[in-house]
Amino acid sequence: MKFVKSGVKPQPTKWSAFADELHRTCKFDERSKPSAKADHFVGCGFTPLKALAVLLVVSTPIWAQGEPEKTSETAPENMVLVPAGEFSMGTDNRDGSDFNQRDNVPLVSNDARPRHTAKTGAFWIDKTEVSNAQYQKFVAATGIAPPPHWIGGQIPKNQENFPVTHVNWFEASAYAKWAGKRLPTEIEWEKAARGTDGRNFPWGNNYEGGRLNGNSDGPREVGKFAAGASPYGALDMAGNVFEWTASWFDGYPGAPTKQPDFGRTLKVVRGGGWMSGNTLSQTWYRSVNRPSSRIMWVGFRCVKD
Ligand SMILES: [Ca+2]
Repeated sequence: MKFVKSGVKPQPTKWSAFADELHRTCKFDERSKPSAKADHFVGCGFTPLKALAVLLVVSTPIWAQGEPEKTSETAPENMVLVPAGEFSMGTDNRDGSDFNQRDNVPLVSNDARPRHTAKTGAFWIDKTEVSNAQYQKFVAATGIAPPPHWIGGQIPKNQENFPVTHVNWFEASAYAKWAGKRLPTEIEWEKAARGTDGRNFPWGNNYEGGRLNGNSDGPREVGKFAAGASPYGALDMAGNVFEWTASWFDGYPGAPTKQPDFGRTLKVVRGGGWMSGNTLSQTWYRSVNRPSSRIMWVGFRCVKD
């Protein structure tokens, strides 16, 4: 493992331990009942006390190295503000949405129903997906394993600004924590993508192929499609790569269907990927993957309170 900061002894095992602890304490029991908590999509058994205990162990050496930079309370770099308030979440439209993904296996259901009112506080969200170059800093600073497709631990040639992929939910969560951020809940992600008027795409109600990287042969540089910006200025909320959220896959309030995988089994990924077309790229569309999966079209972005 190569460390870029001279004179600083790396602490490779401690952030790896963080990711391992997160994995170990995250009970994704397929037989467990869906949570009845108000925040019905979040939680992994990683209680605040456990998180604090692990952070106390792992944080000091990293912070002592001066990484990551502390973001200010206003306008963190490369983040956009999503104001507090209600918005229209989900859909009542079944057209084109009669399948979903369960680890890429089609399901017969529309799990984004019904349209309902949801609410968030104010938060910052990354303007773009996390890039390979950004993730490389995390790898270099912590010693966590690089994505498996980085041959020799190096970013593929000329893909520094491509979205990082092949990182599982635990690694994405660890990156977010290291960066002083967190993964967005599904509710936050959808609001950041569609604003308050219930639109189907970040830019409006109709699919426009020139506004996103979809139906293509691979990822593109993050933030390349400025015309695809969401109402708050977030880019690539449709297309390029799907994005991990903090949320478990569960039914919305009043959901007309009940999936066997509802509960603490699968994490929701959002936004469609470079291979996706109209349907999966919609702001309300829910796809899912097992949290341990590393997938070539799944990346992530972070939020900050
Ligand atoms: Ca995306």
